[in-house]
Amino acid sequence: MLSIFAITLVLLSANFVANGQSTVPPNSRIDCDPTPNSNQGECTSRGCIWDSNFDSNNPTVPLCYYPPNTGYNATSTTKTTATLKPVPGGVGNPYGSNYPELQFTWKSLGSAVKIQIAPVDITRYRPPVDINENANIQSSEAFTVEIVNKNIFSFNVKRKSNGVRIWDTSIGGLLFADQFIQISTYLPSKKIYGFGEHIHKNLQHDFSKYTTWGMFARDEPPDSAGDTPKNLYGVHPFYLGLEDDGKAYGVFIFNSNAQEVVTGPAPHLTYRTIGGQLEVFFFPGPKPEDVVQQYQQVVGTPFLPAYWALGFQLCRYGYTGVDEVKQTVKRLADAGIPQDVQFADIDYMDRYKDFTYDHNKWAAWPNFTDELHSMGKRVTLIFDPAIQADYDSFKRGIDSNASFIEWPTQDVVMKNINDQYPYAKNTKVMLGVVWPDKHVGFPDFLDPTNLTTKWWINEFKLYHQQQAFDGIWIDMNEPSNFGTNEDHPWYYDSSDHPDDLPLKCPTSGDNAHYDIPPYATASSFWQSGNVLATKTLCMFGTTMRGTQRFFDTKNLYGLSETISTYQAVKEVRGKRGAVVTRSTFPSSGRYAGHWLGDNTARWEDLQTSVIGAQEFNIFGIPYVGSDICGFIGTTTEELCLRWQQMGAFHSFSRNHNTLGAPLQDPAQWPTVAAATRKHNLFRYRHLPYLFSLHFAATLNGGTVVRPLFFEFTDEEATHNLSHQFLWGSNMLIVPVVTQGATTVDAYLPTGADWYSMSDSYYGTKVTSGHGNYAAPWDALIPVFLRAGAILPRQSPALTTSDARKNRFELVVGLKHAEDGTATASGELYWDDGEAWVDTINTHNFYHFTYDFQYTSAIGTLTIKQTKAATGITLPYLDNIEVFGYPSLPDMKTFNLNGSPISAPASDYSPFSQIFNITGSNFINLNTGKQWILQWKNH
Ligand code: MIG
Repeated sequence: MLSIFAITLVLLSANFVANGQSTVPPNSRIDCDPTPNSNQGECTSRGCIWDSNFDSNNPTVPLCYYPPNTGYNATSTTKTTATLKPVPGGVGNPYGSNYPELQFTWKSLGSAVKIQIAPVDITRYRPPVDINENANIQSSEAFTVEIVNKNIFSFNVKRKSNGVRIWDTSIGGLLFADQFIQISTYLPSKKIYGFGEHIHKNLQHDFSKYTTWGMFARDEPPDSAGDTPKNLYGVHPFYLGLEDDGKAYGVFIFNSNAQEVVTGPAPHLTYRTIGGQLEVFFFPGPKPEDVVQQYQQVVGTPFLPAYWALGFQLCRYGYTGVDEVKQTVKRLADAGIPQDVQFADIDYMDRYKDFTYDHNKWAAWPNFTDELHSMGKRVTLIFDPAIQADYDSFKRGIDSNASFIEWPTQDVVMKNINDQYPYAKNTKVMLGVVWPDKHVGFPDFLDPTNLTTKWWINEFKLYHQQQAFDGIWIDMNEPSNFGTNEDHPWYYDSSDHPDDLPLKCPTSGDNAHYDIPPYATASSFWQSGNVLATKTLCMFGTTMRGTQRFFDTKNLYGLSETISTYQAVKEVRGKRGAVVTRSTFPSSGRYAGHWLGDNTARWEDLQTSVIGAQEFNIFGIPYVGSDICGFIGTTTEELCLRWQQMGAFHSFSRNHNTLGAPLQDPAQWPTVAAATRKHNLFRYRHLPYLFSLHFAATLNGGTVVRPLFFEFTDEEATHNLSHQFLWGSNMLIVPVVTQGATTVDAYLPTGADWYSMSDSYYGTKVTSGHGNYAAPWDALIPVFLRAGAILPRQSPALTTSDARKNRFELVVGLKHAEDGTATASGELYWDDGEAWVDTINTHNFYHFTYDFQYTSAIGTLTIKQTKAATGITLPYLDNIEVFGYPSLPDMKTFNLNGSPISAPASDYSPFSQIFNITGSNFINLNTGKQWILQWKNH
């Protein structure tokens, strides 16, 4: 009772003065002691305000918070700059000394803006990431920045058209010390999406409480059953917001240090980082898809996967050898399940060393790879970044002056480790422990001399001569290191790993300020005893030939390995493949895709996968998917079936399983096999559409798997719709993600009409709005085609190599106008499926547009070739399926470009209004530029 009273009192009097200080209402505080267990003594010694009224209904409200006058003052300003000095008499920085002078600048990037805050005359670390920081972003809407200097300096990032403040930093709290930088802002609404990599139980953030999200790349399996904001494998300081009127914007904070963001109820957010500077991009949208495209103008548009990489893929950790892989591939083929890619996990290696294979159980691996190739299938192999310190690959690295993450000076090298290895002795290479039996070095892919990348590529080249591969899977690149700072690491108890001495980082003394910084962010203390180096290398290490600290660049390890590996694919294969990486950072999507990590075979994990894939599309990494059926733990028939159904709609569609778990390939249960066959065949049939979406994303930026609110922003019901998604604009997918379901609730946006593509009501219009749909195990999950769309498709086959030879088809969902006419349109991008893409604009590809017009008298399909490729033979377009066709067509009147043509196998049902036009060698897309197919209606 007392505490409720007290809180109410505070709420009513924001400027209530306690002990001579103005207080701040519970909903808009900036935490002054964000470590666990803050206490009054510590709080007041910092000059902050202690609230002794703990409110058990709002337990996340910071009790120790900064007074409102915390921050800097502007001593001089121009329209675009301000020189800042700490507020006289204000609270200092609890984790270091605030720089005495900061410079604030902002500039326009076309319609977008960028702000920067950094100390005057001091060069701060800036991520060595290739971004287009001067992008000229053009939009119908623009942002501007307004410098405000009343009690404390603040700025507003404003939408010019209506004055909405995207950021308003008048909430205060700007601090800037060497290892503690903090900025806070009010937000225009609570509708915020993104920041990563985390598990989110809903697409939209929850602003009813305070939540701190760590951002620091860590080898940490997602926990979807719990509710934890812990940081996972990658780092994405990017979010998308919706304003009250539905306009969308994006914010990208370009910083690679350990960092965190607090979402709070004002609504506001507090961003903290422990290095670098503040460099923030603001994208004006106004549509969500515009935001992603604008963001990608800065970080780069996504790479184009090889066509086969859109096929179904199978993996497991713990295959006992080639025989088991052979049996598995055969089992899938016998069950009629399309499969393009077979993976091998670290089992294939000789004692887990990269660029080797086990000459016993995997002796037949090179031959079987050839066999898979002759079946039209592909092979993707795992590679870990760390290289054992005593074999050829490492030696070639040292000999060619490749660089590794190092100790800063000789005298701090752990000699008791390095001296064990002749190649590493007398080097500063920081040796750690991962899967291999002996210690490992971590290549420094940020090496500016390029010698490291050259060596890495060469290792792939040499290896490819022994053992071919098509795709590359890069794991453990946070980077993960076992047992850092531990006396008894887990592998001491493993029969599969010798007791190598673990890495120890300086945790006290002069060298400890990187590993034990004054404030380690939430990334380290979600589990007690953790430090930044837990499960990774020492922050104290150096990179970039001694010019940078691992403390600063750590979050770029995965990205830099991805870039070197992407180049290896080009050099070694000369063809497009697909790299999938565990650790990502802004711009990773330019080079690779991502799988969502070590999920568990639970319904919660299936649910969060649906959200995760949408988020990674927002992050510019559309080639993404989860471990289908669940990685850790024992899956069940039902869960695996539902996951296979859903996973058939993720760009990276791979079933993967952990060591020791029971087999879970889709042929394990007849029901799962049947469901997978059905969903994979549907996927393969619609791959030309999925491929076109990826192609368009590479060309123009944008998403592939798309949240519904992207397309139907003015429908509130879409704003937090987490478990449905779209393919592009035109296909809506409603997976089943709960146990025991035989139907599924869905929201079909009312801004469009929808045709069912599932077994029930196939091809017919369904009612928009909230509905409940049949979802038996043996039917296609509810999938809907948007009226007005034409999707390119192709008869499926058991591999994409075969499918690509089959007839082209179109599915047309007519959109009816009031005057009785109807229309639809669509497009196809097509290339040879695997030519390397250097520049997408000059790439060898076809582009076609489709336009359908219906009047009561005549039907017309116009196909235009708007770009021609050379040397690619296109299958004939032999089938056009039209949904919602209102009249009986006269099948004897077909003509193509004015000449009669027959389509004898066509049919029309007045009941379903499905019009199926089928010919053989019907429309030859290889000759000509425009095809007009016309017919009369009765
Ligand atoms: O420490 O290579 O996320 O997909 O199967 C585990 C074995 C190492 C983690 C990956 C997982 C992979 C596993 N790897």
